[in-house]
Amino acid sequence: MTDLPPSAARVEEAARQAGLAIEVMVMAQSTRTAEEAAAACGCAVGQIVKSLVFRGAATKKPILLLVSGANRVDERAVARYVGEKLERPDADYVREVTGFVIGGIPPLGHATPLTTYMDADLLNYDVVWAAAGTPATVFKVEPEKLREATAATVIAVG
Ligand code: 5CA
Repeated sequence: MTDLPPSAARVEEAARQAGLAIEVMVMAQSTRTAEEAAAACGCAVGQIVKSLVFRGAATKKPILLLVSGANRVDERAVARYVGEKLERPDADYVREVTGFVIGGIPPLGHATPLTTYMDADLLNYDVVWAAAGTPATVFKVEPEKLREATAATVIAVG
Protein backbone atom coordinates (compact mmCIF):
# COMPACT_ATOMS: atom_id res chain seq x y z
CA MET A 1 0.00 0.00 0.00
CA THR A 2 1.38 3.43 -0.90
CA ASP A 3 1.61 6.23 1.63
CA LEU A 4 -1.31 8.58 1.23
CA PRO A 5 -1.25 12.32 1.85
CA PRO A 6 -2.59 12.89 5.41
CA SER A 7 -5.78 14.52 4.09
CA ALA A 8 -6.53 11.47 1.94
CA ALA A 9 -5.77 9.09 4.81
CA ARG A 10 -8.37 11.00 6.88
CA VAL A 11 -10.98 10.48 4.17
CA GLU A 12 -10.22 6.78 3.87
CA GLU A 13 -10.54 6.36 7.64
CA ALA A 14 -13.77 8.38 7.81
CA ALA A 15 -15.23 6.24 5.02
CA ARG A 16 -14.25 3.07 6.85
CA GLN A 17 -15.95 4.35 9.99
CA ALA A 18 -19.06 5.06 7.94
CA GLY A 19 -19.07 1.46 6.73
CA LEU A 20 -17.59 2.23 3.31
CA ALA A 21 -14.46 0.44 2.13
CA ILE A 22 -12.71 2.76 -0.33
CA GLU A 23 -9.34 2.71 -1.99
CA VAL A 24 -7.94 6.17 -2.50
CA MET A 25 -5.99 6.61 -5.72
CA VAL A 26 -3.23 9.19 -6.02
CA MET A 27 -3.30 10.47 -9.59
CA ALA A 28 -0.33 11.70 -11.61
CA GLN A 29 -2.52 14.41 -13.15
CA SER A 30 -4.56 17.12 -11.42
CA THR A 31 -8.11 16.19 -10.43
CA ARG A 32 -8.90 19.72 -9.22
CA THR A 33 -11.90 20.20 -11.49
CA ALA A 34 -14.60 17.78 -12.61
CA GLU A 35 -13.23 17.86 -16.16
CA GLU A 36 -9.69 17.12 -15.03
CA ALA A 37 -10.90 14.37 -12.71
CA ALA A 38 -12.91 12.76 -15.53
CA ALA A 39 -9.86 12.81 -17.80
CA ALA A 40 -7.66 11.32 -15.07
CA CYS A 41 -10.19 8.63 -14.17
CA GLY A 42 -11.19 7.84 -17.74
CA CYS A 43 -14.87 8.29 -16.92
CA ALA A 44 -17.70 10.56 -18.02
CA VAL A 45 -17.74 14.00 -16.43
CA GLY A 46 -21.22 13.16 -15.11
CA GLN A 47 -19.64 10.41 -13.00
CA ILE A 48 -17.53 12.91 -11.07
CA VAL A 49 -18.98 13.90 -7.70
CA LYS A 50 -18.54 17.63 -7.07
CA SER A 51 -18.64 18.30 -3.31
CA LEU A 52 -19.91 21.87 -3.08
CA VAL A 53 -20.30 23.78 0.19
CA PHE A 54 -23.09 26.30 0.53
CA ARG A 55 -24.42 28.17 3.58
CA GLY A 56 -27.98 28.73 4.66
CA ALA A 57 -28.72 32.45 4.30
CA ALA A 58 -30.90 32.50 7.44
CA THR A 59 -29.37 29.87 9.73
CA LYS A 60 -25.77 30.30 8.48
CA LYS A 61 -25.46 26.52 8.68
CA PRO A 62 -23.10 24.84 6.18
CA ILE A 63 -24.72 22.60 3.59
CA LEU A 64 -22.95 20.09 1.38
CA LEU A 65 -24.24 19.32 -2.10
CA LEU A 66 -22.91 16.26 -3.92
CA VAL A 67 -23.45 17.15 -7.57
CA SER A 68 -22.81 15.32 -10.83
CA GLY A 69 -19.94 16.93 -12.74
CA ALA A 70 -22.35 17.31 -15.66
CA ASN A 71 -24.79 19.48 -13.71
CA ARG A 72 -25.00 23.05 -12.48
CA VAL A 73 -26.76 23.87 -9.24
CA ASP A 74 -29.93 25.93 -9.44
CA GLU A 75 -29.71 27.54 -6.01
CA ARG A 76 -33.39 28.49 -6.00
CA ALA A 77 -34.43 24.90 -6.76
CA VAL A 78 -32.20 23.55 -3.99
CA ALA A 79 -33.44 26.20 -1.55
CA ARG A 80 -36.88 24.64 -1.75
CA TYR A 81 -35.52 21.38 -0.34
CA VAL A 82 -33.31 23.04 2.24
CA GLY A 83 -36.01 25.40 3.45
CA GLU A 84 -33.95 28.57 3.16
CA LYS A 85 -31.99 30.53 0.58
CA LEU A 86 -28.42 29.50 -0.10
CA GLU A 87 -25.24 31.55 0.02
CA ARG A 88 -21.91 30.73 -1.62
CA PRO A 89 -19.26 30.97 1.09
CA ASP A 90 -15.64 31.92 0.38
CA ALA A 91 -12.75 29.47 0.21
CA ASP A 92 -11.62 30.20 3.79
CA TYR A 93 -15.03 29.23 5.16
CA VAL A 94 -15.07 26.05 3.07
CA ARG A 95 -11.63 25.15 4.40
CA GLU A 96 -12.75 25.84 7.97
CA VAL A 97 -15.91 23.72 7.97
CA THR A 98 -14.56 20.85 5.88
CA GLY A 99 -10.89 20.75 6.86
CA PHE A 100 -9.94 20.44 3.18
CA VAL A 101 -8.96 22.77 0.34
CA ILE A 102 -11.16 23.65 -2.64
CA GLY A 103 -10.53 21.20 -5.46
CA GLY A 104 -10.07 18.34 -3.04
CA ILE A 105 -13.22 18.56 -0.91
CA PRO A 106 -14.39 15.01 -0.24
CA PRO A 107 -18.01 13.93 0.26
CA LEU A 108 -17.33 12.77 3.83
CA GLY A 109 -14.78 13.03 6.63
CA HIS A 110 -15.29 16.73 7.33
CA ALA A 111 -14.10 18.75 10.31
CA THR A 112 -17.71 19.55 11.21
CA PRO A 113 -20.91 17.64 10.41
CA LEU A 114 -22.52 18.89 7.20
CA THR A 115 -26.14 18.37 6.25
CA THR A 116 -25.77 16.65 2.90
CA TYR A 117 -27.87 16.49 -0.27
CA MET A 118 -27.12 14.35 -3.30
CA ASP A 119 -27.92 14.98 -6.96
CA ALA A 120 -30.30 12.24 -8.13
CA ASP A 121 -28.44 12.03 -11.46
CA LEU A 122 -25.45 10.46 -9.70
CA LEU A 123 -27.63 7.41 -9.03
CA ASN A 124 -27.84 6.75 -12.79
CA TYR A 125 -24.28 5.44 -12.80
CA ASP A 126 -22.88 2.10 -11.62
CA VAL A 127 -19.89 3.89 -10.10
CA VAL A 128 -18.95 7.50 -9.49
CA TRP A 129 -15.64 9.13 -8.55
CA ALA A 130 -15.18 11.66 -5.75
CA ALA A 131 -12.31 13.74 -4.40
CA ALA A 132 -10.42 12.18 -1.51
CA GLY A 133 -9.18 15.28 0.29
CA THR A 134 -6.61 16.69 -2.13
CA PRO A 135 -6.68 17.98 -5.75
CA ALA A 136 -4.88 14.85 -6.95
CA THR A 137 -6.68 12.05 -5.11
CA VAL A 138 -9.94 10.31 -5.92
CA PHE A 139 -11.92 7.25 -4.96
CA LYS A 140 -14.48 5.17 -6.79
CA VAL A 141 -17.77 4.23 -5.16
CA GLU A 142 -21.23 2.94 -5.98
CA PRO A 143 -23.47 6.01 -5.71
CA GLU A 144 -26.04 4.31 -3.47
CA LYS A 145 -23.28 3.30 -1.06
CA LEU A 146 -22.03 6.87 -1.03
CA ARG A 147 -25.55 8.07 -0.27
CA GLU A 148 -25.80 5.68 2.66
CA ALA A 149 -22.39 6.61 4.06
CA THR A 150 -23.14 10.35 3.85
CA ALA A 151 -26.77 10.03 4.97
CA ALA A 152 -27.56 12.31 2.03
CA THR A 153 -31.04 13.33 0.98
CA VAL A 154 -31.48 12.74 -2.76
CA ILE A 155 -32.71 15.80 -4.66
CA ALA A 156 -32.88 17.27 -8.16
CA VAL A 157 -30.28 20.07 -8.21
CA GLY A 158 -31.40 21.71 -11.42
N1 5CA B 1 -11.62 17.36 -7.36
C1 5CA B 1 -12.69 17.87 -8.17
C2 5CA B 1 -13.58 16.77 -8.68
S1 5CA B 1 -14.15 15.70 -7.44
C3 5CA B 1 -13.46 18.89 -7.36
O1 5CA B 1 -13.23 19.05 -6.19
N2 5CA B 1 -14.42 19.53 -8.04
S2 5CA B 1 -15.46 20.49 -7.29
O2 5CA B 1 -16.33 20.97 -8.32
O3 5CA B 1 -16.08 19.81 -6.21
O4 5CA B 1 -14.63 21.64 -6.65
C4 5CA B 1 -14.42 22.83 -7.29
C5 5CA B 1 -15.56 23.75 -6.88
O5 5CA B 1 -15.14 24.58 -5.82
C6 5CA B 1 -16.03 24.69 -7.96
O6 5CA B 1 -17.01 24.11 -8.76
C7 5CA B 1 -16.59 25.85 -7.18
O7 5CA B 1 -17.96 25.64 -6.91
C8 5CA B 1 -15.88 25.78 -5.86
N3 5CA B 1 -14.97 26.93 -5.72
C9 5CA B 1 -13.94 27.25 -6.52
N4 5CA B 1 -13.35 28.37 -6.07
C10 5CA B 1 -14.01 28.77 -4.98
C11 5CA B 1 -13.87 29.85 -4.06
N5 5CA B 1 -12.91 30.75 -4.16
N6 5CA B 1 -14.73 29.92 -3.02
C12 5CA B 1 -15.67 29.01 -2.87
N7 5CA B 1 -15.87 27.97 -3.71
C13 5CA B 1 -15.05 27.86 -4.76
